[in-house]
Amino acid sequence: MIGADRFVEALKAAGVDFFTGVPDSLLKSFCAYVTDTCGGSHVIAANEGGAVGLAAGHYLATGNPALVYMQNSGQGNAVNPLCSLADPDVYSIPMVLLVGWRGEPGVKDEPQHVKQGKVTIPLFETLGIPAEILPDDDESAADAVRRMAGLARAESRPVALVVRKGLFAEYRLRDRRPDIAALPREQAIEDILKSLPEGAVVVSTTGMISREVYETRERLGQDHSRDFLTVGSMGHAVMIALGIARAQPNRRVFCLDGDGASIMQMGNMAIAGQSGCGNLTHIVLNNAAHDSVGGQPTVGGAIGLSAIAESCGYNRPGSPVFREIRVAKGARGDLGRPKEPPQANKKLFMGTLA
Ligand SMILES: Cc1ncc(C[n+]2csc(CCOP(=O)(O)OP(=O)(O)O)c2C)c(N)n1
Repeated sequence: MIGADRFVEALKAAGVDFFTGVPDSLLKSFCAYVTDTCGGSHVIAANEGGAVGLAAGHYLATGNPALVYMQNSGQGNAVNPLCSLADPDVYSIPMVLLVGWRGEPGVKDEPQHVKQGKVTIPLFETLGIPAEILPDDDESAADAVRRMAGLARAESRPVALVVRKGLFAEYRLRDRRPDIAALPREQAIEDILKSLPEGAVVVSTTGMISREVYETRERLGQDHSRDFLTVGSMGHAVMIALGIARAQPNRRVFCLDGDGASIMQMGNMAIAGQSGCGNLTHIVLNNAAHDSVGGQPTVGGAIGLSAIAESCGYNRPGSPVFREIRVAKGARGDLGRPKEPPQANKKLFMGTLA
């Protein structure tokens, strides 16, 4: 294991002193440490592509590479600005990527991480981004940082450090911002599921919201046939819901979204808002945090999600309905996960829609 403090020290010694990214469960201790200690030198981005852009701007203004952290799920969001902005064939901008390796082959993980885990290293090879697995002792990790940051600078290109599960020694986030509401998220989900109209279906977002939808159905003695539990694809649940709502205009479709997810792909709200699908209801359970991966703050408490949605066209006659429900951070310690694999969920759900 390595210490987040020593790792950040090594980065700073290598001249990498600006940090941006999207939180990840494998990087939880690192994210918590930079959130607590790096203040003005740290920005939690809406999505991983945005973080690459921010790192590019930081380089243009300072001549120094930034660190961009992400879960490997975020590689896809980052590929476009990595290829068309930072790549040596384009502007040639150095930066150090720190990537949590969910779904590493041979390590048991959730279904949504299996494919991404297999392609993490090959994807960097395809992109021509030198990648190294971060060693698991402080000294060797500091060496790797020196070497890879040096390579980023010398060749003026992105490089990647890949982080295996359990690498960082536990560091707990001290910056626990007060909850923006007292209502537990699972209670809000129960209230919603209990009040759904006949025939309505639910599309829920990645992370604990889908796990709580699943558990709530169990607790209420209901089956799972009306819920599409989007385990990956963060930020796109509302588009899945819109696809269903367009194709089945007589069916009520409810999207249960998170603030982190809806902010990650906020453009989807503009399209949904303008869709004219009055049978779609988009509910954001806003806890102002990336609760599922460690509770790091989002800007969800500071922005007016309802005002944004309404200016996109929601809540007008014949338009989708938007509701923000403010909830507390945190979940039950014994929260389970769906027992059926994604394809069984799909089959059951399509049976309901058929
Ligand atoms: C593209 C991508 N980046 C990062 C992640 C890791 N991740 C999983 S859940 C989550 C936080 C979700 O936050 P929010 O939508 O606010 O829901 P909450 O967990 O707070 O209920 C993150 C960052 C991911 N799954 N996909």
